[in-house]
Amino acid sequence: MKIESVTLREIHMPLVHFFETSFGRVYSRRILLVSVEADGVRGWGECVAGEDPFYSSEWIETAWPTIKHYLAPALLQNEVESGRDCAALFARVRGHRMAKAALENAVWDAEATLQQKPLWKLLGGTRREITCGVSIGIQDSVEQLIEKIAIEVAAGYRRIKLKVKAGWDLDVLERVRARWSDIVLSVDANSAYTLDQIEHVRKFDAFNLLMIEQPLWNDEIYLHARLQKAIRTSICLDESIRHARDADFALESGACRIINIKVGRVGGFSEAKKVHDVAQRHNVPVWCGGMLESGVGRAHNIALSTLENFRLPGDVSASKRYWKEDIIEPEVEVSKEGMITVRDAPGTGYRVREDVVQKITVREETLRTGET
Ligand code: OSB
Ligand code: MG
Repeated sequence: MKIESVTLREIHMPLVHFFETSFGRVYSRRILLVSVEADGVRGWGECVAGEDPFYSSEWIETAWPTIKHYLAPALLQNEVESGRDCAALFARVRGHRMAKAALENAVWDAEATLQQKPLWKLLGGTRREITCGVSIGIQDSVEQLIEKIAIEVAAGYRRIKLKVKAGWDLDVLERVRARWSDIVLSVDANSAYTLDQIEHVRKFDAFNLLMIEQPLWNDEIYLHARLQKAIRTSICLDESIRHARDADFALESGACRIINIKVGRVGGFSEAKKVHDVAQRHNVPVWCGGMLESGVGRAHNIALSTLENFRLPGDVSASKRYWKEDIIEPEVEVSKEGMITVRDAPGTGYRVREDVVQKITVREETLRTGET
């Protein structure tokens, strides 16, 4: 496959409702989309780096120049057989996994379309439908949160995840469990706690949670093992797992019993598959995390979630929870049973609405072979 050009676009998409985590609130997304042209087809990828360097050190303003000056030139100056070959081409660049993933995934996308094969099959998936959960941010009041949960439970979602932080945790859970004693519930702290709060974190055990996600530092694994020994609730690592070696270390050391895989966080589909395989070998379930993606990233998350060991509901939910109008056609819909049916058309099975993308593009740059 010869990649002839790489196009970067920044699009602006206002969220239907703000999203707040322990590190801050976002009302509108600035999303970096990447497309590649190869042998007459166009493949798309989404960079999940945020508007700010808060979830990770990467953000949109580091991803753009990293792709422009390093990753795209490496791709344009070489031939690749497959999306599988990208990681080796990008290996010289340290970190910048979200930037790498955007480009690698665009190549997988193009490859699937060229082969007239569904992306999920190309990735090795087996599931024909995937189970969905929702992630509900910190709200202005507990009443507002209860209202939101009621809507999602009625919509059929199979797992409700609540964002927590000191001051928005145990009392909130108390109220939620009083109303719904038996829904599948989990929490995500995005590193809101420290190890000297073990006694506090242990109190989460009272709420029959499926998991507590990333309670401690984003760059720490071993101390999660210490915490996991001290609490009953299963820890799920998100931020701490950068690649398959991290996953192996986390599972060897007992730092978690569940892993959240975000394809952007680990650097692309190839590494995401490796993390999946490591967890499977340890008989530990994984689920697909979300980063408030547009339809492009959402479609890729669906494809990834068809791999066998994605055994828990992911943060992959319907387009309309995020956007008034998504940039793919059809939009992602979730059934009353909380499932997404996997599409069988070549590529992702979703068409990128390029006219809509064009309208919301605020900057665009194309890099071509011979010009880099
Ligand atoms: O930690 O899972 C997270 C969104 C932005 C940054 C980090 C996280 C999240 C989510 C949103 O939880 C999940 C979604 O896309 O709905
Ligand atoms: Mg998380």
